[in-house]
Amino acid sequence: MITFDDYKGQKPAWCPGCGNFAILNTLKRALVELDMEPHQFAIVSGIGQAAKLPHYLPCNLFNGLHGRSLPVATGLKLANHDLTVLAVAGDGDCYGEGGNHLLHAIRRNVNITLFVHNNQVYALTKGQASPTTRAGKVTKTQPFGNPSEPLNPLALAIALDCSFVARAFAGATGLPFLQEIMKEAIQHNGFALVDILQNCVSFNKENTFHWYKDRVYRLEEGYDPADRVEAFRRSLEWGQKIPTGIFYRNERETCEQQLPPIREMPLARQPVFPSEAGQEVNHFF
Ligand SMILES: Cc1ncc(C[n+]2csc(CCOP(=O)(O)OP(=O)(O)O)c2C)c(N)n1
Ligand SMILES: [Mg+2]
Repeated sequence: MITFDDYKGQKPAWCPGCGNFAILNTLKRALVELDMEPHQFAIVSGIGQAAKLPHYLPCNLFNGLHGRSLPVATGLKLANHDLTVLAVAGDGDCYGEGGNHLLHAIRRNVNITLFVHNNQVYALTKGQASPTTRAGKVTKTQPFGNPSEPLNPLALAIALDCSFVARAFAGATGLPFLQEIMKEAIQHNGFALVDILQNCVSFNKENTFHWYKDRVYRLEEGYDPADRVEAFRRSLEWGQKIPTGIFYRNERETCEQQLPPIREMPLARQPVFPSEAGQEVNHFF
């Protein structure tokens, strides 16, 4: 039986008060509740403060280029779909540099869980506007105000018929719900996006935990995540009230289930025939 202490890792190099600590600890709790041992999953990330997360717990990990966690996670899952594959990214990493990968990972529906630490800022590089920064916000590199409209990750994912779309809040009041959502997302068979609202004590003085606490609420009991149109409508709600919860769920065949060469057995466990390498023999296609 795995315990929280089994997931003890190195001391994180994050600012005191950063929401990343709560996300890391909540993920550990979710893994413990799912009784998942470190060898059963892998975490893939790119670059950024959020992307450091897999350094801070014992696990299989791949830390790659900025914006490129999803292509690596896809490769990992297609090579060994017995492994639970988690991807962790910042809002810049995933919605900016990695935006195009996100679109196509959602379409492909590889069974990956993506946690986005959305602090509405490029934090590692000290405070430039990210794709989720509000329009008009003055930053060090946007002294006349951010000229771009913010990207709405939930509306985008629902429009693409993403298999699982959720939002959670990393403030103290939101953590039990974040844990539940993390567990549901990990267990979901298909691509799961969890956008996690998080503070940045150093470079986002506007969207503080206090700011969120007054606005965030849970989607009401009886809300039907199978209703795509309603999910889209609710995903547009932002401002004085910000809904959290599982917005949309659509169980459809995953990429792995649709590929005959790997459907029955992960590629990693299939026999290899080195003697046939280079010959015009292909066993599967
Ligand atoms: C291709 C590329 N572009 C830009 C950078 C510089 N860079 C590194 S981290 C980062 C911002 C990360 O922001 P985010 O993904 O939101 O993570 P956070 O630090 O806020 O957690 C940028 C712009 C880079 N390393 N590679
Ligand atoms: Mg960020």
